[in-house]
Amino acid sequence: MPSYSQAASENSWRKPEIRHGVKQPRNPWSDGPAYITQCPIQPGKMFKYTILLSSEEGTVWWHAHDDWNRATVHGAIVVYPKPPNCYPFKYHQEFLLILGEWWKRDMKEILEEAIQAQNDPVSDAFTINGQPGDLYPCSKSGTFRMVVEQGKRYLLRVINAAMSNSLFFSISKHQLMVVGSDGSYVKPITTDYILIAPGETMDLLLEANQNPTNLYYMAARALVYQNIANFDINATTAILTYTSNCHKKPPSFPSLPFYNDTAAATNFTSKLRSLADGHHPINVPTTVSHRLFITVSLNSIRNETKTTLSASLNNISFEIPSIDILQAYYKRINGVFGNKFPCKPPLYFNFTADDPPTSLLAPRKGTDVKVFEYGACVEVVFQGTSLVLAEDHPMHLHGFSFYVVGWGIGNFDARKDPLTYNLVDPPLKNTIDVPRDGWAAIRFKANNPDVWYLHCHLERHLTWGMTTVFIVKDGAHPQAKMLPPPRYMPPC
Ligand SMILES: [Cu+2]
Repeated sequence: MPSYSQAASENSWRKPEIRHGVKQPRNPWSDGPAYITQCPIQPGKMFKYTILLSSEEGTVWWHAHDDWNRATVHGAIVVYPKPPNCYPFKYHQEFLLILGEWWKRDMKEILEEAIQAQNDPVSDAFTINGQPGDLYPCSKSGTFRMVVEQGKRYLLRVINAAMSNSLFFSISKHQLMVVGSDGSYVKPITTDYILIAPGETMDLLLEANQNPTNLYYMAARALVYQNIANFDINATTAILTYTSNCHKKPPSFPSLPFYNDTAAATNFTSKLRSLADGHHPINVPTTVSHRLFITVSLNSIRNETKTTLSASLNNISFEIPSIDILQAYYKRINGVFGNKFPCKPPLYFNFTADDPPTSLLAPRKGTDVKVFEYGACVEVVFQGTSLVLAEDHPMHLHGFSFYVVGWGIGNFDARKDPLTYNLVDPPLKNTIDVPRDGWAAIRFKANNPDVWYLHCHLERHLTWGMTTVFIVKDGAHPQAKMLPPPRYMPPC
């Protein structure tokens, strides 16, 4: 059953939007990323999106998808089980926790300055439900409070809407049980903390089983590999309080992993498994028809006067076209994009070496897409590199959920690593946080036509070109063809 959302742009900043994690079967027209599936909605104009839900169940979300305006334009989409389906767990009440960032100045100005100065825009605070919390100045009165009853169980729907940082999240003295991620259920994981990358969602169960007369902080802090002088490593906080009105002590603080604790990050991520039970079967492609090996890399381009930061997939730094790729594909307009995105990088080297040769730093610029036949079984191995700086990269694919069949630290070994793939209960995701100096392998069936964005969800990397587009051709059956365009699409 389609539902509708209207997007109106009232201020001076254009705003296309996407349903992050909503697969939009055959309907890229309402997917949203600027210059990929539509032109931006101009100030004062309106565009109606049609949201087609399919197999999503759990927490997904929506956000603007042009420049950095998703910093403030985002929200949750909660998909309940459709009867007769029901949850694989029980809970009393649910809470939404949106992790984000706060900027004291206009985001558009900050981005324009950052592009000029070639630096990273850094926010003034991280936030939980829009509030920085008690550890930042001037915000104590607004700190988000989550009120629970002793002995009850709660479902927390956590979304990382922050722009450029994966976040550790924890609640003092309470264990968390992860039961879902990216709109799919997972085998329950009991943990003291989670790691959540930008773009990801995590559904957590919380037992309200601690002393109800105390207060407890929940806190989120960035996973940071860079020079921390440039980064905000303060924790954003909210307060867990029981329905008891005799709190005397200040809230206790949870133990969060250290800000650069790679082992804690991968230790959590490696535990995710699909629920894969009788009511929630999985369907992992076991034979692969198309294999891609994609290096995910930061780059820099030097000329006589300055060095420009860049980023790439298979050494191609994506250039945004002047009209959207979907329109060019549908109307067969030549010269907008090339269809030769390569299945492997131009050069194999020690991708995760401590000191890779500087001669490899510069990427090629281009607007290259990868085209698949309808029904292709695709495997993509994302390989992180240590060029410029090794970081984690939350790679997000529009239009699909994919199975994360393997991951590891170091260089992917095409002979040995596939032998360790999990084809039994791999997690079904739409964003995979490729580990720092590591790799991750995903599989999906290309059964959703037509134009879908693939990008790193760290916004600075997206801006620098760490993106490409997958096009899935129409199939023969009428149900395997893209829907017709709506009567109105915003003009470029
Ligand atoms: Cu990235």
